[in-house]
Amino acid sequence: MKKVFSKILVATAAIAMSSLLVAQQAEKTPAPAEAQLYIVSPQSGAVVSQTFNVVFGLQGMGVAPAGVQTNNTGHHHLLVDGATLPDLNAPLGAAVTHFGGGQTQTTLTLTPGRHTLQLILGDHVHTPHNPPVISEKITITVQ
Ligand SMILES: [Cu+2]
Repeated sequence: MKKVFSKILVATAAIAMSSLLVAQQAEKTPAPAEAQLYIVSPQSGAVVSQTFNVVFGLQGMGVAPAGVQTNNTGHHHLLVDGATLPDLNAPLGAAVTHFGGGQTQTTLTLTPGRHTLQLILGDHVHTPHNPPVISEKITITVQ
């Protein structure tokens, strides 16, 4: 009898977890499938000085500041030297730089050597969209 109960418990927990996952997915802000996020400059492979500008590019969606909920918009997040992407099903945290003011470029100062840059779009509460809108990861060399 105990075994049956624990099996039922496990099954119930599994159903509860999967419906929770579905609910989280459903709550994510939709993004158009054709949306494209990219780094305009520097180009991948570029050699830059220690302080340089990064220009963000977005097509098929618009930029809105954090906290502003408008269809097909988001704000930029920059991942520097990210070996892996952060959790795309939760609000982005301190692993990325948030451009919650709706900025479309920034100035970075990095140590000499190779670095990677990648953009992730987040919605009004900093959560990546569904599907997530992510740029290619570029590699640059800082002199
Ligand atoms: Cu953000």
